[in-house]
Amino acid sequence: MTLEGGEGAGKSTLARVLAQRLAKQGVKVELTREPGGSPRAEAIRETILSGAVKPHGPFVEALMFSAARIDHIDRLIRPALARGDWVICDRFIDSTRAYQGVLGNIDKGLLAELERVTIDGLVPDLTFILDLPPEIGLARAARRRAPGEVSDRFESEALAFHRTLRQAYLAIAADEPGRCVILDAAQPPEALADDAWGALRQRLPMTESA
Ligand code: Z5A
Repeated sequence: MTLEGGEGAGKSTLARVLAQRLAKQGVKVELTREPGGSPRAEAIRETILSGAVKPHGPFVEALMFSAARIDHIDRLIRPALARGDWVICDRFIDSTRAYQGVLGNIDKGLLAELERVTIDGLVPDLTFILDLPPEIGLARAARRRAPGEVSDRFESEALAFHRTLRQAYLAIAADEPGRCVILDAAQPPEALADDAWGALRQRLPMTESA
């Protein structure tokens, strides 16, 4: 299962709550994130979010995110799934499609090929798209920053960028309704978690005891 959306949408908060609720049902959960999730992928994360890759352009950024994803899948995601655990990943393929694909204007076919070799069939069973006006998400992200802390490579993009990002995610959800569920992320955390939990229970079967 993956969680997607713009900055400050509440993905990490929701991921934690869903992991707790699943654990209460006796489901073993691996909670992880991208970029990152494995030591090598976390090292790549640091490089990307520092802004050092930006001058090379969106395609090289897509390659870097994909390199991190390959290691994350090999080291953490596939082993967890092989054990029968559930995996909740904060951002995954749709972030590359939206940020590098749509906003970076990378050819759709080229990006699809890169995705194909990167994930090798590992498409999420369920993806929550946390939708909210970018003004709200950016305000949340800004409130969270410590005084004097600078915004990261993506947070510092202009508002128009974040509006296009929102539309990119809505288009992904419209293209793949079987996988994607749009959630109203402007509502309070508890209400958002209840909506997500309802959709999760409906779409992903658990055992009778769960
Ligand atoms: N990126 C990419 O370009 N290509 C890729 O392939 C991948 C990623 C995988 C990773 O940043 C960046 O990499 C990301 C896309 C790009 N761009 N940016 N920035 P990151 O991991 O550092 O940041 P993020 O993924 O955007 O997460 P975030 O900013 O931490 O937001 P969040 O996880 O969605 O939100 P949160 O941490 O749960 O909540 C943010 C604040 O709002 C916090 O103070 C909460 O207490 C509060 N909050 C949470 N939920 C609510 C609700 N429902 N109401 C009110 N307040 C709330």
